[in-house]
Amino acid sequence: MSIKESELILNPDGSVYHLNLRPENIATDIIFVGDQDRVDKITKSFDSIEFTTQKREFKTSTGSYKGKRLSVISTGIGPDNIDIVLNELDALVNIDLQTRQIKKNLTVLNIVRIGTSGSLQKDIPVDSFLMSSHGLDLNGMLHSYQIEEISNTEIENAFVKHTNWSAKKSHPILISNSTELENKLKSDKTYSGITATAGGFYGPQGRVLRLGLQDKELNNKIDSFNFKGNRITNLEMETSAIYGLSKLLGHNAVSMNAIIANRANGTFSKDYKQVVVDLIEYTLDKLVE
Ligand code: R1P
Repeated sequence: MSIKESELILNPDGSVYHLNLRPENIATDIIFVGDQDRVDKITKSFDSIEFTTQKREFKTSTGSYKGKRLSVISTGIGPDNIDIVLNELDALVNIDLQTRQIKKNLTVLNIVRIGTSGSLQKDIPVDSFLMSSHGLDLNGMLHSYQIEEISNTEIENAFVKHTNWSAKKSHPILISNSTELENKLKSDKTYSGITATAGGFYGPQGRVLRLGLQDKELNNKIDSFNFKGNRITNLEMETSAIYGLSKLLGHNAVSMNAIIANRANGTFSKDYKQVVVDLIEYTLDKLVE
């Protein structure tokens, strides 16, 4: 059965609707960043760049780093954007865009997020690197899909109980990273832990400016959650969506976080741009080791 034009929208040049990409434009190893300006910060150390395009916040450059073909894509902020990016990237490799049929032989993408994040634990300081062992989805985007096979109900239910999670909010989902990519990218320089992914920056991450919170103790409860030695280490806005959709679609994913704030002791990095540069360098070199 072919996928209808309204469901998989293509531009007149045959590229996918939001990302503006055709199948030949992307590598199977892909780095996600949030900020479109960060794409050039990564590709400036490439040997060569073969392709660049941008539509809205989605900027892509494909090239070679120490002989390895890599694409770097900016996703913008939030899980809703990740829904667009993952589905369109998967369509580029696993749907024949001419016949609009799902291919018989599926391609696996390796996806590495290089992002910024706030630590929730006093002992994970600003300017450190943290690899997300899991994404804890607090935003609900993944509930549009059949998530039963990827969720971990025992720990999710323990989290709901520990935080007295409101039944009016979407049920949290815990999704693991790719062990293969974790082994490639971890070292004694990386902290590891569960990354909670919120669907907003202020209220959803417990920040108060003018609006009161549904649960003002939530960050403290997240902070003190411990399930068989697993704790929630940091908060950001994309990891669980990347882990969830990658798992459902059969891709590998890992999220690397530059810790620029520590919410537990209220500190912010003196030079957050430098830790991002350091994490880019670290990740690129690990990818080609
Ligand atoms: C919020 O300022 C943004 O920064 C973090 C959050 O996940 C959110 O996207 O990550 P990036 O620096 O990767 O965008």
